[in-house]
Amino acid sequence: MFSTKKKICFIGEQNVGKSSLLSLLQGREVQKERVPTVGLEVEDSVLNDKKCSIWDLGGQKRFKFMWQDFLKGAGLAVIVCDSTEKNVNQTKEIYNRFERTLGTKIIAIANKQDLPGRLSAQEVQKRLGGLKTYGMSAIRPELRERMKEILEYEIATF
Ligand SMILES: Nc1nc2c(ncn2[C@@H]2O[C@H](COP(=O)(O)OP(=O)(O)O)[C@@H](O)[C@H]2O)c(=O)[nH]1
Ligand SMILES: [Mg+2]
Repeated sequence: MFSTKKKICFIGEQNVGKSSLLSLLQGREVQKERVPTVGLEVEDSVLNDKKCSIWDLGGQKRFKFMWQDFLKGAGLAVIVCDSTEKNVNQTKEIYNRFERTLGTKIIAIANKQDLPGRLSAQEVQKRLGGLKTYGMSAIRPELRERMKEILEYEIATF
């Protein structure tokens, strides 16, 4: 039977924890000192008992021009922010830019909820104009199941 692998893209500024969330999902240990993602990393994962590919693009400025191409064919774009005031504003700009990318469902993850003074997921959602936002902390291995559930729930409908 013909089937296409679902594509999920993680986007967001550098250092917000995109690669760490991918590691969490894949059951790898999340390192405190991470090497920034250079270019693109694509990994297979199994969600809802089906293979899908997860794309993690380096957030450095020099890669941003690639985002548009990178999102082509994606069923789900996950915009990650670190839940600080400054970063949420930057994230809003990213969201505005990709909002109308045809056929791509977008959700947000308010990462680093373990750090003091972070904006709550609810507050981040409000600031992102109501974009569905989930709170997360990539450094907490016990949240792996939750991360998986979020993606499984969100891809179930595309
Ligand atoms: N405290 C805390 N640190 C995190 C969290 N997620 C990622 N980090 C740290 O933030 C830094 C950047 O993470 P990374 O995954 O490389 O970000 P990326 O550039 O978006 O891929 C690393 O030092 C991580 O250990 C989190 O939920 N809480
Ligand atoms: Mg990275």
